[in-house]
Amino acid sequence: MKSISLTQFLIEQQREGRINADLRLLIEVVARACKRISIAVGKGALGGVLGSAGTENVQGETQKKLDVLSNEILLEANAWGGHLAALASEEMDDPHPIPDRYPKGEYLLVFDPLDGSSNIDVNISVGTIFSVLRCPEGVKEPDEKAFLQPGTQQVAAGYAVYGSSTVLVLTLGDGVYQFTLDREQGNFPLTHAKMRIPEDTSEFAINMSNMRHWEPPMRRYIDELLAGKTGPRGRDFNMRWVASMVADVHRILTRGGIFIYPRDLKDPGKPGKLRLMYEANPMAFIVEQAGGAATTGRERILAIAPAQLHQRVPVFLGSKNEVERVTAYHLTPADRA
Ligand code: P6P
Repeated sequence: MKSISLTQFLIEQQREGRINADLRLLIEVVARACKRISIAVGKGALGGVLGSAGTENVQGETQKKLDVLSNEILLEANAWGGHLAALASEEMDDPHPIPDRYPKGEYLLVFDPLDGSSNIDVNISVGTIFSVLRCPEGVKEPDEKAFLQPGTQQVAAGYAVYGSSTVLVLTLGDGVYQFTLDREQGNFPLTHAKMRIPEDTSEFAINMSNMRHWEPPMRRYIDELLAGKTGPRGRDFNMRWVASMVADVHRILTRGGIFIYPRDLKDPGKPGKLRLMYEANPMAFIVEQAGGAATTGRERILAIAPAQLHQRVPVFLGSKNEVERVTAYHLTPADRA
């Protein structure tokens, strides 16, 4: 059966009253920007855009040329449509206003333009993550404060994975849909509707090299998985770690699993590595919409009231029963663990 395109899907969502014309345009514009990023990423060494840009972002991380290019592609694509009030990005210290020569809209777009970019030079999948919020009523010049809304306020979220194929995964709050880039037609046919994450799994994703820095409940949970059928879980587990969140989360959305980037004690001032507004929140929205769960180990990610645009949080997300188990370990007083 011929599948519908992203454009037709969005028109149908608008016809059903789930989205308005501006949100439809926003998603279309972001999808086109992801297509351009996919082309740039796909050129690899032939595109002259590998390697470092020689600059640092607000995180203090060295920016890759493709980080900067991807950010610019998303800024240019979203400037003129009249659907946004402002944008914010991992690659920019402060929110980016819509140029005065264009009309402003009701939405805020916050994104990680190229997540996992340390993998670009070794040809491992990377991606774009985005989250859409409404601009607060009456705010004409949105500053950081306008973006500081809990993840439950998201009206849409999605990611693109630039891998063996380029897929766009999207939720508008009524299930999770996957579209695959048709490079010949240049469009995104729907390839998977109403995606569901199995509630149980035997596959976990974590960077084990940080084990010595973990909190005790984290050690307990992973030790039980490593004990396999000889331990309390009674079955063997497998491990995957791509070190590219979009790739790890897409695998989990497709076949189940639990993704963990915990708080660790090596830097007590840093509550984890991943950022709330443009990594944890959009992924948590998608995962919950697919029947999974997403916590910090102690609270639901989507319920967090953000304090800063670039704040970091611990992330546990994926198969519901595993996320609930490891969260229960963190909430159990040490003397009863
Ligand atoms: P580590 C990529 O830099 C990223 O932000 C996520 O995409 C990924 O899950 C994580 O960091 C990898 O972190 O410490 O294993 O390199």
